[in-house]
Amino acid sequence: MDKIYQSKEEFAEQYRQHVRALSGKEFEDTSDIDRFTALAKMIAGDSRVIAAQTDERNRVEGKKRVYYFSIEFLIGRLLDNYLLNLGIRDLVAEAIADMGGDLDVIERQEPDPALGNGGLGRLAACFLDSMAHEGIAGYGNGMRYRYGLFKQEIVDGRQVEVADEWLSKGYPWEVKRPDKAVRIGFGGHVVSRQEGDRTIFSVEGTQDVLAVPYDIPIVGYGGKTVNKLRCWSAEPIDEHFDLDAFNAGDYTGADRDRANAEAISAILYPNDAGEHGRLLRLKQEYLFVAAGIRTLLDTFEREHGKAWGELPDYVAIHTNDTHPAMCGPELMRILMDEKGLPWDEAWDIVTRTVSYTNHTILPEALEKWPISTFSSLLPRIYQIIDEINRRWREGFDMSQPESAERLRATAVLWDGEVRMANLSVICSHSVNGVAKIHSDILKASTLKDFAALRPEMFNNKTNGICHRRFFAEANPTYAKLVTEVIGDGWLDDASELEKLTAFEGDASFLERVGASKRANKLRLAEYVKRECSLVIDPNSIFDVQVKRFHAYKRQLLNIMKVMDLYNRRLADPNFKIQPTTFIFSGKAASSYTFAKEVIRLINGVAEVVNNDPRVNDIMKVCFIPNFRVSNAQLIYPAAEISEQISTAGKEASGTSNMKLMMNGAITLGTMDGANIEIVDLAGRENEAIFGLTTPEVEALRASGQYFAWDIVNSDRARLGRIIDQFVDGTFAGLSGNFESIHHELMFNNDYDLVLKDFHSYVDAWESLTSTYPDAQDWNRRALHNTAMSGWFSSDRTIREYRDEIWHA
Ligand code: AZC
Repeated sequence: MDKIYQSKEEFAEQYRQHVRALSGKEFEDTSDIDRFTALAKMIAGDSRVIAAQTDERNRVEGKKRVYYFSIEFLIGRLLDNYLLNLGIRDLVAEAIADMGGDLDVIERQEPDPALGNGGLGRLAACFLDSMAHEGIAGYGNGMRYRYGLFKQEIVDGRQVEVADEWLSKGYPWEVKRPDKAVRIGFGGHVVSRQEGDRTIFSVEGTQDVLAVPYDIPIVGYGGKTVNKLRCWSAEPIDEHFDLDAFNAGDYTGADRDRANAEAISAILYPNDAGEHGRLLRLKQEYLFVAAGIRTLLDTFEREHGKAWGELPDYVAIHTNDTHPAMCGPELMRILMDEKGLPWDEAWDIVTRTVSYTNHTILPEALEKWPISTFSSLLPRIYQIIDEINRRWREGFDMSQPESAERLRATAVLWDGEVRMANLSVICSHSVNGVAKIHSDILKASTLKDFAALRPEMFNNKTNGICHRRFFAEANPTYAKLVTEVIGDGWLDDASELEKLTAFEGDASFLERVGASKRANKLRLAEYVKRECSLVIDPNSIFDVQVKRFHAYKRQLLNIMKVMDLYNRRLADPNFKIQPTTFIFSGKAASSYTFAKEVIRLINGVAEVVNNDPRVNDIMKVCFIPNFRVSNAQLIYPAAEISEQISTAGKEASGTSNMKLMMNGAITLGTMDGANIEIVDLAGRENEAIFGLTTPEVEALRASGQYFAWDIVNSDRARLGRIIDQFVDGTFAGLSGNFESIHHELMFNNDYDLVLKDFHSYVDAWESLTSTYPDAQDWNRRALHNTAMSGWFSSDRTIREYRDEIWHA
């Protein structure tokens, strides 16, 4: 690897200069935030030099460019990651120590931009890292929200949402590019004129805003490729500052244009799946799509002129879920209305350029917009969608018995709504799911009519994670141990982790694996003490469930297990429980009442259990507030049990399962999402699998023979007791009872089959934890999980996208 700094001294001299230029002070007299800002600006500057070289190389080689459109990029802190990717982390840490500073402290000053909700946004960020590592000319195209996902505080056990002001101290990685701003029109009406035999459409009377890009460098491991993430912010076209209004004391009115425009990029909608339909959200979707399409066409035109027919050879547009579904129609609009191409030619270009990933089968998460809203906000785009829909219907062979049903299922416009998933499929040449089972379910059910018509476009790309961030960077003690025995080639090629299997019989190595886990548990225990004023025991098992709160993810099942263990222990002091700390973390969408009640329940149970001296030496419940990339990096390395307990068939893939596996946690899970591939890789004997399978869930639902009451009545002693405790005050001390949870299970008949899987889950937990005292074997399984996890590197995933979808 060519390094940008050859020695500590060279780095230190440059760094001192940057600190001086920024703060007007000597390094020794600066604050931590100044030290961080100067260092990040310096590394960002170095990265942009490499970015220019990368760009030039791409141009000379005529590389295909991949544009990854995603309304979320949950990038996390960048400094440590970039130092690692540039191969200078140790050098910089030592240089700063010599200067009397501490790199760790400096790194903790960095804001953790929460520009995403959960799995989907983090996946997009991992893909940026891997595209740069693989030398792909890959660019992120997203939104620069002024407020990221809300900050979660816990007050009396309840989630309270607070605005996340991540930009308040500046963001040194980004550069604003006003020269690349794009004018975006909303509203207005479509007009047409005749030019020879061609009808030309345009929109008049629009209300325009300016989409202004901010670029963030994306540094690939190895330091050879630096790509970029472009995030769009909305601003007014002209500054219409109303001085009269201002002088009359109407300060808000004076700046109304700015406020209206900026509202578009003000906040990230806090829904990871479900509730949508807000006008502002539709504006966001169009803004980042239209601005991104403009950018990529400008670049293409600069490099290849007006050879639009060659666009699919040089450009791939990937749409991450349905939020960028307007990529197809917007590209059609420009190719026809501005570049003068006829429909058929433009359509051929669009469908050879665009591809689509689906991330969920939950029907409530498949975006739909009322036609009335859509057509008045985006009249020309709507017109094009209408024509796409008309041609789709026209192309239907109506002679088959299933045709009518198939048409209903695949139409873009139906029942007064624009169906974004169908639009995404029809505009694309490839549709993929994110784990084997998910891709199968898409074909067999969610998108089955498309799959019947066009089987060749469906494929699977099992998700991956950036192993450099979530292993090398998050878990330095373990990473060091690994490098000691297999070298550091695994950073570049994660499949090399498999070499670790040779050490599964090495007792002294396994002991060191255990010691590194312990160090990580201590580190997390300190964090928990600071953040939650709770003392947890590093000798206990760390049992971890960290992810968004959602009914199908069944955090409820997990906390019911804790209630059950607690009850049984109180009833019988001889009942043996392996000492365990039950760790939860995650946010619930602000409008998702049930999920928020589960958070409140966990904290209610924690309050009782953690203050009961009868069980305190064996159990603690810990809810870590405000889950985000930065604290996730402390949690994964400390975990010993990875809770992946969704109702089978519901979790598209999951990615925390992969991060936890890589860090040596054993999966306690259902056969769902990528858990299935974890079992395939590491062997069922090295995980703990329980519960109904997807076909069993389907059969049970179809039978109509599931009755929650029967399950509870057949186990009054344990389940019945828990059900009563939701409402009898046992856990109500902090903030009251949990009637809605009781209601969901007993009166809504337990849609997510929590009661059904309860016994097999608790049995699996007991049997897994009973093996914990055999530390050597536990550590062997942990090591085996790490060794087999390399396949889950997003480098592998990205190579599959490159070879099978983008052909880049
Ligand atoms: C998530 C899926 O729920 C999760 O299983 C998957 O691992 C992840 O995407 C990445 O593919 N889906 C979402 O976050 N979905 C939305 C609409 O936000």
